[in-house]
Amino acid sequence: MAKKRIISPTVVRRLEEGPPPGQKFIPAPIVYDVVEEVPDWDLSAYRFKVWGLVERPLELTYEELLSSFEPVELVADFHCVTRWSVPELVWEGIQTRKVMERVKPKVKEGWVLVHCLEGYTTSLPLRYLFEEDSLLAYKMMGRPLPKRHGFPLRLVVPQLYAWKSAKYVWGLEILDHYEDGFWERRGYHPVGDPWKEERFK
Ligand SMILES: Nc1nc2c(c(=O)[nH]1)N[C@H]1C(S)=C(S)[C@@H](COP(=O)(O)O)O[C@H]1N2
Ligand SMILES: [Mo]
Repeated sequence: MAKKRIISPTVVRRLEEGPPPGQKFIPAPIVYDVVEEVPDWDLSAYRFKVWGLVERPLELTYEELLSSFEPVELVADFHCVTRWSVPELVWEGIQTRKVMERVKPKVKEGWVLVHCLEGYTTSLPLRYLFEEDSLLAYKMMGRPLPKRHGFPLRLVVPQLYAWKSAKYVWGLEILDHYEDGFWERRGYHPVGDPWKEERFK
């Protein structure tokens, strides 16, 4: 059966209104990492976890995660807070809303703190994990996710600035309150909606 294909609201909105304010399109995403050297990750040791305020915490190997959820394809724009955007990136992965249906958060208006293998973190309102275009991606442009773009797994949240699209992700911690992640601690916005230019606190 053909994979379900999702066109992100970021694409539709841009066709109707143009890009978010203060953004310029470039052809490919610029790689940003908060560490100098990203190690090679050992997939046999990898575990994907969801915990915190959920009815059913989740812990899966990489293979278990990929085989437990239906794969979808996503076409989405990508907006970095440093004012570059990339149109129509193609991702393949699992919809975070399906993962949320499985773990059943005990809070509606909560927050998620995203944990990455190299220590990066970011925070976002839980409601964004219920958006149809929020994915846990393992492919980009039809190919395995390149290491520099987040292999083995990347959270893709097109409706927020790209620092929320965490690379090398292993954990989603569901909270009833807001906590700073790496960039939020340095002054970046708790939510980060590009159309509202929520760049800084
Ligand atoms: N784990 C992790 N994810 C991250 C970052 C990071 O430093 N570490 N940088 C963020 C920022 S600021 C941007 S703009 C995008 C850049 O994506 P790219 O490196 O795939 O181009 O990744 C985001 N996700
Ligand atoms: Mo960024």
